[in-house]
Amino acid sequence: MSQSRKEFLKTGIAGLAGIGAFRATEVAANKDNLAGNGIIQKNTDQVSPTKPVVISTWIHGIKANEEAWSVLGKGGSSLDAVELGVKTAEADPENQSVGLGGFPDREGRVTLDACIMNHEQQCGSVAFLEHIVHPISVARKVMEETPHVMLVGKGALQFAEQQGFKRENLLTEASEKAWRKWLEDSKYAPVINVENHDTIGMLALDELGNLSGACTTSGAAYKMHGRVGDSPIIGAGLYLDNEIGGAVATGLGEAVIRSAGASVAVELMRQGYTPQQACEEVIARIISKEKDPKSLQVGVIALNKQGEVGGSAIHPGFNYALLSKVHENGMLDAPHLFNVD
Ligand code: SD4
Repeated sequence: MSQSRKEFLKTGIAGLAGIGAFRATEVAANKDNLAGNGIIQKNTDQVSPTKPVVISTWIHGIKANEEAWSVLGKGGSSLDAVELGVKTAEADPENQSVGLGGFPDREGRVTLDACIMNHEQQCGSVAFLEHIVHPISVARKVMEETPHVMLVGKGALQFAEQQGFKRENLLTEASEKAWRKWLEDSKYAPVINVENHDTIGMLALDELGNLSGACTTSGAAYKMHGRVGDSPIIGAGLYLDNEIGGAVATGLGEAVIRSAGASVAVELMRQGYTPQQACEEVIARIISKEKDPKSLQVGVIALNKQGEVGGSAIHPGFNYALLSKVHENGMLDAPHLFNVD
């Protein structure tokens, strides 16, 4: 085991011990809310002074939150808000990790992954989709217009075109240039916190107390052709349960999938963890399971039914944008759990 990993296990887990004790009390207290069948009873009449609230990953979350607020602030639905919000990043050619202008795969093709989920546990997803600027809207159509959850590749493109989406060239000059440079030595190694880690994931709680989430990305830069990450996988890149809360992930998708990141965060919140504690626990698990956590970054954010938020990452540098009735749109730094020294 590497020195730094040992270090984490020593100080990281010990550092979480206080939280662990708190969790145990919370979980015990929560048992009072359990119905006879072990299912936590619905608490639908909970009124939160912070509603509505929206959070989204990375700095582009600021603009995305603003857009989402144009819906939430007028009493609109969290589903409309998250779709509209993440579309800002998809349409931005400067953002080289999402939609138009995304870094291509190693064959020079921009392939997109996205998913969306609403308060009724409905969800839709597209993966390995080419030529469409707004995969999140195609994912919503999959959710609303088909009996399926997920469409991929050519089938997803065919469906998108049938739904009226236009085929476009998503490879910008800048991304093509970067790819050609990469081809010179063609090494694929996940790097910590470089610009190719800025998928947008968004969670919103609307005036009615309903949660929705969205996640959209061009995936890991220079990935193998056909590779799909965590972002379109319900339970990995995004998960929510309207009775509990939601979570989204960013970073190296393979690590998120291996630990079922977003669904684990939601299940921890169900057991009484705060969103912050849930995110930290997911990150701690990924660190303890991955062979080389030093070389990869994962960030997770969460929002619960009460409007509380949290975020955590393996390494420094991960942040997310929060906007609510009581919080101006601004960035929050997520604590990291890995000790590099
Ligand atoms: C993926 N999770 O495809 C995505 C990449 C990412 O910020 O989050 N980039 O693995």
